[in-house]
Amino acid sequence: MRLPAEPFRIKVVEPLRRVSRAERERLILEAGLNIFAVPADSIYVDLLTDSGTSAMSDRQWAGLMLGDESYAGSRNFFHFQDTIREIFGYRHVIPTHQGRMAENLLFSTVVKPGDVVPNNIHFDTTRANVEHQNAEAVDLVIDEGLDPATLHDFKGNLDPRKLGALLKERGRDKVPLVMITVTNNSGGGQPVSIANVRAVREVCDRHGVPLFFDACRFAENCWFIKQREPGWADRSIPEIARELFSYGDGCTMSAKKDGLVNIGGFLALNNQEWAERITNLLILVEGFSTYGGLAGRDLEAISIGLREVLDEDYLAFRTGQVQHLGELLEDAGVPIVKPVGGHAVYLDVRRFMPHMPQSQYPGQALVVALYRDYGIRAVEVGSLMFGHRDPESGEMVYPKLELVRLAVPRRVYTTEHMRYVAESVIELHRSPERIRGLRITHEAPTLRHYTARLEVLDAAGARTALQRA
Ligand code: P71
Repeated sequence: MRLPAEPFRIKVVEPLRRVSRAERERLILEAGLNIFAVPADSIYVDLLTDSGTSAMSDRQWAGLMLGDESYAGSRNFFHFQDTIREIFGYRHVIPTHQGRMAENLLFSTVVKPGDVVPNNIHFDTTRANVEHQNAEAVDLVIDEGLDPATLHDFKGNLDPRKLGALLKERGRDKVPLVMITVTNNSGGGQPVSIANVRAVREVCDRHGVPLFFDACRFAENCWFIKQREPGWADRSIPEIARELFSYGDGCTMSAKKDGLVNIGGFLALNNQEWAERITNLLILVEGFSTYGGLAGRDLEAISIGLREVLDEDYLAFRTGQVQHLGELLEDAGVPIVKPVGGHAVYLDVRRFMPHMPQSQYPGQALVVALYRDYGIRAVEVGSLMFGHRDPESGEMVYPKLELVRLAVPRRVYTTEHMRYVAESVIELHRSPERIRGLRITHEAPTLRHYTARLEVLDAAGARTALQRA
């Protein structure tokens, strides 16, 4: 089936500059083969992230003009609070400048050293914020969620049996909260079902542990529930969202995804004591409780975006466009994570480049080639992002999944852009052996993928210049 055409028309355009391959080659070398360090205007199609890259609607831009920049009690905060209470159903609403600050405030308030925080799969900032408290971040996604080729409607589900076993083993005192990420970004943007959330809630109740959502892509998750979960086809997206969040005690959200804005986030929760402690910390590090590091106008754009994202024509197009990119690739034999997720197509690098071990950062090598040869920016979600040294044995530990993510910004690129991306990836897939392995020359102690520098290995593992690759 063809995807539905864009449910919007274009009122403002941003010209894209075409850059030569030679210039990109120079820029990526200067960037230490790190795609985060190349200038964005040297990129033709930027699929680094769907975060903060959305095109806002005319109504959101109009909302910016209605910004009330009062230090305290801005009217935009009350719109923001009302919208979030209505959609998510949690009482206390705490604005933050983006998602990781919501995580940081929550974890630094309730997580102690030696604690364990389970999640289906922690995203990088979530894991880093748990570990920053000297606690352990544990991923408990169902087994199917770790196999790129297995088809499952709700591959993001958290395994209630694994959770029960962990809670029994560690005890509730060591587990301050359980988290579920909707959709499960690190596992391929896969949704979580209502039935699964209910089952997880039952386990949490048995042990008296609160349940929180990482709600970044909640609307896309609710759309998949409507499409796939028996009993939900005739319910509206807001009804599904209310049901989903009713099983939780709160959520963190980066509004840069399903808030359809370029900056913003929040924490929403029912526990008054936690909310008070978090608000005190918010005032110390972020801003007063009615703006939390944002301008009044940003709060207004988020309130409008959170309502627009619930529109079914929008969600059908949005998920349809990502699905379409996935189908173009799959029809040409490119290995991808299946089913296609809500916000991105993930290339399965192990099958794309079976000749290269994880120790040579094959995902990052593919990212470099996509930029250099086609002007496309993707992001590695694999051994560079998640590889680390085991603190006891000193051995390198690599993640189970080695992926390259093509994240599609919301309402930004046309279906022709998707065709260009698909044709480029398909061409690269025809001769993967021309891609060489990499080694790290510089890395930071946490979240190393953002700032690492790398160089190309030759077949013998010796250093060589990228031009020879
Ligand atoms: C994404 C991001 C942001 C990112 C990551 C890596 C490269 C470029 C951009 C951020 C998330 C997320 C989930 C599930 C919390 C955050 C943090 N994702 N949870 O996927 O996906 O939100 O960026 O607003 O702090 O590209 P924040």
